[in-house]
Amino acid sequence: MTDAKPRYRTYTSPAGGWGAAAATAKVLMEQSVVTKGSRALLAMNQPGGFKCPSCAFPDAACTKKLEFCENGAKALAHEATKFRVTREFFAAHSASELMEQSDYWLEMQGRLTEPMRYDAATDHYVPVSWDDAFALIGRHLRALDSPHQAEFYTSGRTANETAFLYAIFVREFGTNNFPDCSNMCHEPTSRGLPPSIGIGKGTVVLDDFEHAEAIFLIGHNAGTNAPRMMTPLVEARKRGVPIVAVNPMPERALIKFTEPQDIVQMATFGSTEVTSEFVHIRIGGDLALIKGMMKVMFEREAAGEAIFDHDFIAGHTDGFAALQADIAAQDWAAIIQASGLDEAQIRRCAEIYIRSNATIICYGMGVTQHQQGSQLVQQIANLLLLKGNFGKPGAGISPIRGHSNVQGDRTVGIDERPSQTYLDKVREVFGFEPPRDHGHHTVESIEAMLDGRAKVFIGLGGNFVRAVPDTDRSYDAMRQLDLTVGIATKLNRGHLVHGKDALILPVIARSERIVTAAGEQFVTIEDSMSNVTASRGVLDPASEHLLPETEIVCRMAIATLPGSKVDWARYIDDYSLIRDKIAAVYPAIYAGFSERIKAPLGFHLDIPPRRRMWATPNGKANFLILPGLAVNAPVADPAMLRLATVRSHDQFNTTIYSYNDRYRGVYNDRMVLFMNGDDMADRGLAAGGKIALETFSDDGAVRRVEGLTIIDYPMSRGSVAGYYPELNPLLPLAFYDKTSGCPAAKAIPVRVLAVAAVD
Ligand SMILES: Nc1nc2c(c(=O)[nH]1)N[C@H]1C(S)=C(S)[C@@H](COP(=O)(O)OP(=O)(O)OC[C@H]3O[C@@H](n4cnc5c(=O)[nH]c(N)nc54)[C@H](O)[C@@H]3O)O[C@H]1N2
Ligand SMILES: Nc1nc2c(c(=O)[nH]1)N[C@H]1C(S)=C(S)[C@@H](COP(=O)(O)OP(=O)(O)OC[C@H]3O[C@@H](n4cnc5c(=O)[nH]c(N)nc54)[C@H](O)[C@@H]3O)O[C@H]1N2
Ligand SMILES: [Mo]
Repeated sequence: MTDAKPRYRTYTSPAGGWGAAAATAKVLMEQSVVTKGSRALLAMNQPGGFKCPSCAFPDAACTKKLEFCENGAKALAHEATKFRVTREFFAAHSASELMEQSDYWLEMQGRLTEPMRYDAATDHYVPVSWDDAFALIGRHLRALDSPHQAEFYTSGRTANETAFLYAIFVREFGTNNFPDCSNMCHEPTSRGLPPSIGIGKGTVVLDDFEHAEAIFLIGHNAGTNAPRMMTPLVEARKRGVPIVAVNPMPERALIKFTEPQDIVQMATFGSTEVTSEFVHIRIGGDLALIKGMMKVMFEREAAGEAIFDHDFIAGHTDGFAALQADIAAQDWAAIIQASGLDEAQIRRCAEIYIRSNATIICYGMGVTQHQQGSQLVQQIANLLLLKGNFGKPGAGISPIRGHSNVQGDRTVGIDERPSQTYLDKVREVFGFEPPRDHGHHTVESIEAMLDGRAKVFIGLGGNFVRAVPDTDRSYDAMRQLDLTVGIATKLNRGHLVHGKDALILPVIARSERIVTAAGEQFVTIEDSMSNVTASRGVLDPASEHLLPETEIVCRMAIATLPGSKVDWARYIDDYSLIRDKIAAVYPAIYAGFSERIKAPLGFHLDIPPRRRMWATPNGKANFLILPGLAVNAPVADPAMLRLATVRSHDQFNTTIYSYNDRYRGVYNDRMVLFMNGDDMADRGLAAGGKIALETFSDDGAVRRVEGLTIIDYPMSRGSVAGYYPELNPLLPLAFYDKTSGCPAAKAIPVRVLAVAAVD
């Protein structure tokens, strides 16, 4: 690619500000939706409007402000785009030709407009009627020897009503095979926190940010991935609240940010220094940091100070003695080595934590996507428990979820390991016996495809093949299937790496109106802080041939389950009937759903730790121990670097909005490797040099990505970073957290291979 601008230049302005405003305008123009898009943005995250399809951060309760950010605007503009993928488009391009195109190119073609079926004879997708599409799905599913031969994926944009029915359909069909995007994301939260505090969700609400005395942000890039979060962070900072950011990359927005909605800051080119303490952690070093902070706390207690909340520990927790023994076993030299930090900084972090009477710890993929991601989340909970940071204003644990309804989907039944309580309720409410054995998570579903146990894949949203690890093997896995179904808004790689039969089923998007025989419908979503709100699209659907996702689920069920106990046809038209069933299956949290959702701001689902109630087997919050300081299998070779695969500022997961990553100073390129200058010097590498990366893996397979350009970047030592999904071929399928199934996408052990001359 040629370009007048240099490809890499340090971004020196604050994040946000005019850069964000300009980027918003640019994307609306690129998608040719300036008027339509601007109008829709006015309804985004407002009562009576629709929920932003981008991240899961909650909206500030009914401020008069616009509640969207630059990246929400990008998501909206790409959804509202004027470009269309039509039957003529598919006639002009074979599937193999489309496979040669980049993810960016596929995305830029626009919205899907009608159902398509793959025709193997011509290698083209051809139009198919909705009836024939559903009949084909029914035929394939009914022909299976066992329901466990089908995999039912969900991506977290799916609304509660759709996800709930999908879970019922699949269970009546007879399996718990629910690979979902959460399996690659915050599953360590969903699996790690229940034995610790009794619920796999965050305990913080937005108001808590106003009462916090310290905020830690571990392994999350808020300015890019949850930009609306910058508002409470900036406000807290202006109040003098210390903010500690722990990250191997000095993410721009965490350092300096201009609130695009703060008129004075915008006009004066002012900014806020968001982070008071930037902790330049080594990849996977968070465990050592947390244990180091606890070590300081135990030392101070031993010296006679009252550091811990002893009443809370005595009244509410179990396992304190074991934690004390574990922390005593760690020595400073090892802590410093594993974290890559100096002792003084760990002591400063401990001091900030000790002085604060109400601390929030937020975290993202930098914590969860490790081989012991679940246990790492538990160590964060341990740290909070020591000072009673649950059940009081301004305190708690705050996983920053990704997809806008990924948390909600799990709440309403997308779970390969469902609870017996839920299954009993499903039997009681719907009158069929659901399967009791565990199903497949994402990694297990690929293993099942690879060894021929799976035959059918249905993807309710998402872009499975690009999101999962081990790209080459995963492509092989998909291609062996008898049927793949992509229920989607946009053409993506998942439609081109397909089974023998394949369908693309286009849907009405979040920002668009759903009108059924019973009138206009709305759906609901649950954000990262457990608020359930209504979402009502305001735009006309991109094509008259689109169906709502809920109808697609119902009609797949009708076509597959002729003797069904569920009256699917009723749910196609009236979504309040679905909400009534959600209330019946989850009475403890969803009783009175249809009434409660009428409140303009929705309602909050009960989080027992907020009341210091612990739904664990012993009725206590538990200190859970992860011995040692390592969170990923060690590799002895000194050439090894840990690779984190991260998001750029211009992508939403596998959707690439542009090749730029403004805050990290990268333009027109995604095939880059961010590397510390000293690590480069050790290897005789220069900025701009072309390299290949190869994974250290022990299964004999070669995992290599070539053609990466080195960027001299202030990474922590031994840590490198590059972009997801381009680097997914390097991530072995077997490299995941065994508790949750979450791939360790932030800690791939790699070596630099071929070194070519600087271009
Ligand atoms: N615009 C936009 N918004 C999004 C998304 C998007 O792609 N684009 N994706 C959505 C989804 S599904 C999700 S899950 C979230 C993801 O949001 P984030 O959790 O922010 O995801 P990442 O960009 O993958 O990486 C997070 C950070 O972890 C750091 N990191 C890497 N390794 C380590 C480590 O070992 N320790 C620590 N402490 N930090 C580490 C990286 O440097 C990076 O800053 O965002 C959601 N929102
Ligand atoms: N190496 C590496 N791999 C990762 C990660 C990482 O950090 N590193 N992150 C992981 C994480 S956190 C996640 S959440 C997964 C994401 O995995 P997915 O959720 O599977 O991927 P997305 O890119 O969000 O899916 C994009 C597609 O969803 C479809 N879509 C968009 N809106 C809608 C809608 O309203 N309805 C329907 N039916 N379809 C829609 C569009 O066709 C679009 O192409 O990837 C994971 N993979
Ligand atoms: Mo995610």
